[in-house]
Amino acid sequence: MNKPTFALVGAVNHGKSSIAATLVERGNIGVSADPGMTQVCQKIEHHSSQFVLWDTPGFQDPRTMLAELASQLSQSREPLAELRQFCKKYSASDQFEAECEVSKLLCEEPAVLYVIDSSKPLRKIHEAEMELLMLTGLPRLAILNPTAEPVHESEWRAKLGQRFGAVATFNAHQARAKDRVALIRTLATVVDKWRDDLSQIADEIENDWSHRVDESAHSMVELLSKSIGHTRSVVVAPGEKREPLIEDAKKKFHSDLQEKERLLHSTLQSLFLHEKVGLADKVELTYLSDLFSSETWQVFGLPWWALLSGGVSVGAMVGGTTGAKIGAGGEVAMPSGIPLTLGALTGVVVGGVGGGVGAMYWGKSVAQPAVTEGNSQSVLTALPQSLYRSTFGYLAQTGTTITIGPIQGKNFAYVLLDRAMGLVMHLAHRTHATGGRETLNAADIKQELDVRNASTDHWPKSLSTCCEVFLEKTRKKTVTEADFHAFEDRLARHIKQMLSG
Ligand SMILES: Nc1nc2c(ncn2[C@@H]2O[C@H](COP(=O)(O)OP(=O)(O)OP(=O)(O)O)[C@@H](O)[C@H]2O)c(=O)[nH]1
Ligand SMILES: [Mg+2]
Repeated sequence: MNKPTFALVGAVNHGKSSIAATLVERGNIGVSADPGMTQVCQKIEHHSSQFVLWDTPGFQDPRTMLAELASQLSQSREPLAELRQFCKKYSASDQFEAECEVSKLLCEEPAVLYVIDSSKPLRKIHEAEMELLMLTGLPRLAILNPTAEPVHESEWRAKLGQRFGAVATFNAHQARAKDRVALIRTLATVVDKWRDDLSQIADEIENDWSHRVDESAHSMVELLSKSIGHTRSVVVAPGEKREPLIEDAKKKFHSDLQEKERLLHSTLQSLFLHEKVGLADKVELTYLSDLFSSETWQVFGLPWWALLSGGVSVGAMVGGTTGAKIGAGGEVAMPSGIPLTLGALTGVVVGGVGGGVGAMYWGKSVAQPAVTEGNSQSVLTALPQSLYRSTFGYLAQTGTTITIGPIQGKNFAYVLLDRAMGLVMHLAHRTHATGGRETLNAADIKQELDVRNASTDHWPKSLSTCCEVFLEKTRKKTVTEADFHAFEDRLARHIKQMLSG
């Protein structure tokens, strides 16, 4: 066994499979409240293939096994040879099935991870397990994995101290990346032969985690880049009714944005190796399908600092479109006291903005896309009269282009950021021992943000400033690569800080 290899041993239902799932970040390992879930040894490789874990059924009858083997094991200079003999003797028998299964593996000389649920009392059967493991002479670490209040921890520790190289606490349902790293570093102190490998593995887990957060931040900023200025155009032929076409284009525009967000969320799921987390289902109005639901816009978005900084950006509200504003539906109801330079409002707004805008400005209504027509108008008026007439005539024949988008107002970016941030927090804190599919709805994500103070509302000044600069420049289409990198780096640093606490 050249690669660091560990055997998870321990009493039935003490959390062996749960530890395995969390340590290797794999959700497909049989974890169950039913005792005896694991019947045979199962080899589980870490996703980077740097180390191997063996999940085992543990000993079923360690007291009888110890009674039979204690003297041979303690007197022999090669206890593993005694264990081999034991397996041979009972290989064709019904007796000691689980013991033989585990013993065969121990003969391969893994290091032993002895898993204990310290919320359960220590009994004679456990003492026999510990004694057997000690007599094998294999390097061993005891792991306390309390499934409830660890009320029996001291009695366990009193027995473990004499028989194990170290005792670590590792809660399979709560452990984070830093706990996985700490466990591997403790193992490095216990298993001499793999000390260097294990230190390296711990470093690599840390680097991998850092990389995941960097990639998450990158993907979040990329989503903003692609979504904030997004538009969709439709050509209305002469004489054709425009309203149904606009409605259809709006639907497509919304689903474009939802699709972009969905892609980000599945990227995040893959980064954190949580593909099993089920997101949204149209029927249930859950997380993914409700980007444009009023609930989403009530619970996410527009942090106080974005409201304070510079009030509303009119250019941003109309997405920098050109042309002349028309129609009652396009009236932009600004809250009193907010200076509004109409000169900046140069879009031909033909509908869809309506009364939601004022509330949108305050951040709690679903923002609507700008709907503009003939964005070449201002260019047309600048043409010489003769050319203007012929071009206009051509347009009248061929129809006109109506553009849906971009989404107006500052809030949209923060709704996207809050939802992504909530998902990152959820995924980063979810261990792989937590089985089953899971459907997240907006309330779950909101709770995740609140519990961890992770919403954009709680961003530090340096991050919020960086974000505002990026968003404003993105809206004005003056954003540079340096702005992008500055924001993603600052965001990644913030997420790392949030996750290290
Ligand atoms: N709350 C909590 N429950 C846990 C934890 N670890 C395990 N459990 C629960 O304890 C039960 C047994 O966990 P398993 O990991 O299947 O235990 P096992 O030792 O592999 O069990 P067998 O294969 O049957 O021997 C499951 O219901 C787990 O969800 C933990 O850290 N916290
Ligand atoms: Mg199991």
